Amino acid sequence: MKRRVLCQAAALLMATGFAAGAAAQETTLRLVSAFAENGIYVQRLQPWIQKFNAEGKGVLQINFIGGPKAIPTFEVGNAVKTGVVDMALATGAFYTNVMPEADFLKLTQVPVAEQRRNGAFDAINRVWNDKANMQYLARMVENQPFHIYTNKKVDKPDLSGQKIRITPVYREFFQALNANVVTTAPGEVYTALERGVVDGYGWPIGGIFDLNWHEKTKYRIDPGFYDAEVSLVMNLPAYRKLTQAQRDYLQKQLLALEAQNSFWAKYTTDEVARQQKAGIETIKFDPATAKAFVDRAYQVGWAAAEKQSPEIAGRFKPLFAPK
Ligand code: 173
Repeated sequence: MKRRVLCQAAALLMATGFAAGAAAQETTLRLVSAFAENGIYVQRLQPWIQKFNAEGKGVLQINFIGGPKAIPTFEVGNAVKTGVVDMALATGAFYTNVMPEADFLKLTQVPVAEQRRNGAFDAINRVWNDKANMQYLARMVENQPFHIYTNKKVDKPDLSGQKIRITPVYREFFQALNANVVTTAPGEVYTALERGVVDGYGWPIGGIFDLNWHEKTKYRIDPGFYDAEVSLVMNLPAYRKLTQAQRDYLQKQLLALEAQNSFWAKYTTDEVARQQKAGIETIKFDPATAKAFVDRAYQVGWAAAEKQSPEIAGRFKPLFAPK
């Protein structure tokens, strides 16, 4: 009897000793980007990773593996889901193959800071945990509306006879505008334009210079619609394996990343000027048509979400709506 108690005590000591050892150990998370390595999103992420690693010595480190050459854009979601990588910079439209609801985040009309306050962020995480085996960590891009870029002039919101490159972000809206659509990863847009496979493409207001698309772009249609969602996501088991200290450290850095999101408004101003300088003409609608255009985008976007997943769309909609 005595012997057994001693054995149990020894086992317990070993177990706690082991846990303490593990707690003291540094963990390195493998991160990939679904966006190009030379693009603005990764440019913004790199200094953050550097600071993360400098301040996280002995606690938590991030190893940036690379962009779409490491893991193709539309495979990144599954890589996070299955734990092939620990973390990714991605957008929901790139992992609708994991869960169609991923693309719903383009419909948020409140800042991410407010999403954290009003319960949207938790609601998102319940879905991301359950359906994608992911933790939704932080949204690092805000105030980047999507636009239609095209080489065929229009004088009203009608894309009849145009073939437009899309991702799931734009599908229902562009189809409602009578476009023919073709889905490609960002990495294929330049070639598609060059070969005349597409007349235009959807993309946010910023970033078209990163892959030289300005060379093949004549017009931008205003206004923009939705808000580009570019976020860090993490494999859920990897997230749950972190110690409390590691999780606290991660959270501190994620909030610091989001705190830099005021960058995007200024970036928009710069990119608009740069596009104009590059000779890209703006197609503008009269105010009533412009308003109807944006309203239609949200109406079509939510209708698709509600059709896809009524219960989840119903939960998200009031939390994503502007006050
Ligand atoms: O590839 C895309 O057009 C797309 O879906 C997207 C989403 C967020 C940011 C940039 C592009």
